[in-house]
Amino acid sequence: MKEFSSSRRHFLKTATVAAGAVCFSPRAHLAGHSVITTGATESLPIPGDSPADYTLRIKASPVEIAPKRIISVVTYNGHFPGPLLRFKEGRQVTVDVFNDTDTPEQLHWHGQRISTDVDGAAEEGTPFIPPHGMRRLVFTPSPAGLRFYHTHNRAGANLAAGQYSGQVGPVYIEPSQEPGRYDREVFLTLKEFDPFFSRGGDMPMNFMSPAAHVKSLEDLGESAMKASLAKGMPHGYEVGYDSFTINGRMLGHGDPIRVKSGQRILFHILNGSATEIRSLALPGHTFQVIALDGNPVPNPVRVPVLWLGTAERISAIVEMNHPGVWIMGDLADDDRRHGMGIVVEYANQPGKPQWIAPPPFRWNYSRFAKLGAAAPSPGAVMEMLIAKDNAAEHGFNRWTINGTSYPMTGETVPPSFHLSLGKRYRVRLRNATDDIHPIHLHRHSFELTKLAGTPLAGILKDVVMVGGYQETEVDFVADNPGLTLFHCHQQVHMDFGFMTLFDYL
Ligand SMILES: [Cu+2]
Repeated sequence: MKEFSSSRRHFLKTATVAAGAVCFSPRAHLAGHSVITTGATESLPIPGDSPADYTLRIKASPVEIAPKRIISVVTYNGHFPGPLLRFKEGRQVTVDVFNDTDTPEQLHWHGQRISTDVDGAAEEGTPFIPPHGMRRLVFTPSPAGLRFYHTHNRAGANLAAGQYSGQVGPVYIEPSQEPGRYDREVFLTLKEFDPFFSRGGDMPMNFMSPAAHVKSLEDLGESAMKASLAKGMPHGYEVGYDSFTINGRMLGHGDPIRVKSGQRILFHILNGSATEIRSLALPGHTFQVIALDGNPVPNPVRVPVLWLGTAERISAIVEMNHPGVWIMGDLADDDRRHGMGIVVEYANQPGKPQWIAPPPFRWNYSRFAKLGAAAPSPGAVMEMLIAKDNAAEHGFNRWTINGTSYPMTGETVPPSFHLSLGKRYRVRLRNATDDIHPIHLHRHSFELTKLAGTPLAGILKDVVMVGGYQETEVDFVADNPGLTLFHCHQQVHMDFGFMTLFDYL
């Protein structure tokens, strides 16, 4: 079992030297990408047609993540993150997407209940945005809350492609009523850059509760791994990073979040990582979690630390009641020192930004669940056993669901699960690997109904972290006909087989 202490730096190269120059001057670069919401829209009219509500342009751009630290990545509109798109629930929008690259692209509207024509997944049949071409997307946004958009291209062994690039941006779908009173919204997109392959894991593993393993899953996973290592196989490739950013700036090099005592700030936080699980704490403050993956939670309790799997979102209110200049950052010292943080600065407070590690805390989705409630019984149960073939695919781990890998060649495959319209399905995820998998369902939301043996109800999400050697159950109602992709959101897992397709009968 991999432990929280990071082994990433064993694999680090000379770039560490440059990263060591991180300083904590909050005023160093005020011109960084703003963390504050703007209502700005960009649009380009198409001759003979009505102008789009938004225009996105996919193109390679330099992004300055710290002074003189410039990366070249594919972005939306030349910035990282892509522009915040604000939609209104149920009001149709038009988005023009231009592709200025040589690669066919897919733009996925993560967390939205929309059709396969615009969802942005080749496996579902969404047309590609052709190289040096464009697509006009028309759809009706829903449900309300924090969503996002990102490329759905597979990257395989190419660390410049897929979500390793800068193709991530937040979406906020305004509900008719905001859940909770606040003074200001702040959007934060967490994302690493400068990826590299390593042969050992550094994923935090021991932060979730309940922590109990299922013995049969553990036996299965451990014996498979032992057999592979005994044959002389090395551990399969994993991905590490040299640079860490919030809103595209390394800690100390972006605009601080300037606050006043007594304010209530609503943070909309997006883990835009291709592969990583992130944590976030703000010394002396607590987060009142009001929504997970954009969906209001039944029990909006306060917690000292947030954890977000790849593609997860959290909306949380922080009451500014502890004046000072603070680092809001990742609990992993190494990642924070390499940029994963942002300064929160109270008015008229002098001094350098301070980091204080929070007390030990375990993340458990059921804190936010409906107390004493039970989810309705499903009409059918879908069993999924998740397994790993260590280093079996040119040194990459090959991932299987019920023994089958989704092909890596781009060919279309027949759907593995068939849905009846209107039926409630329970997906029983049994993870026979020691990795945490952020599992994502397209075009539908699911309800968490069991976590490591403990039933729960009332939490609607579109990504769930399934712990190593654990079982998790999620229910969804088949209410949006069409091909539907179900996959691990960890790029190096989905690209190497961890995907399956549903269709409607
Ligand atoms: Cu995974």
